[in-house]
Amino acid sequence: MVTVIMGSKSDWDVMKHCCDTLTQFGVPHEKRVLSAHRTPHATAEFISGAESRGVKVIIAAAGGAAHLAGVAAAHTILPVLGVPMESASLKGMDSLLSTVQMPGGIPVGTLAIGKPGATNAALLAVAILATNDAALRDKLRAFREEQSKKVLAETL
Ligand code: RP5
Repeated sequence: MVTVIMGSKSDWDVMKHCCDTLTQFGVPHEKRVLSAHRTPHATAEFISGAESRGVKVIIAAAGGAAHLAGVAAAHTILPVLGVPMESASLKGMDSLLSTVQMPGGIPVGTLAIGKPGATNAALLAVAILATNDAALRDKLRAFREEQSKKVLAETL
């Protein structure tokens, strides 16, 4: 299973692409709004219990100060993938730097800002799960092949 958390409901317009991609691959997932700053105790409790719920990968999205992925990583040994949200003030550069600049010892795998990052976080979670799941690996291989065919079929 995969956990998808986001700092605000305002992030859902982007993170639904992450959840849709997980659904496309048949990967079960849970999703919640949790804020590193506004719900710190609930965030810590939810992430601390993830491993016992059978979660294998955590995806955390946030904008602005964007500490959610780092705080999640601090409360688990599960792989954490961070998706920076585009922000009105700094177009997501604030979110990107807040997510990626983790201290050595607590990693967060940081994806691109916004929708591409949301989709790629799901695909990377699929790839992680697929290391132990041949059927999922076949689905991912088929996805890549179909993607390549679409690009090669494009005419100008
Ligand atoms: C972050 O602050 C959220 O992830 C969101 O991207 C940003 C703005 O939050 P709201 O003002 O929409 O609650 O915590």
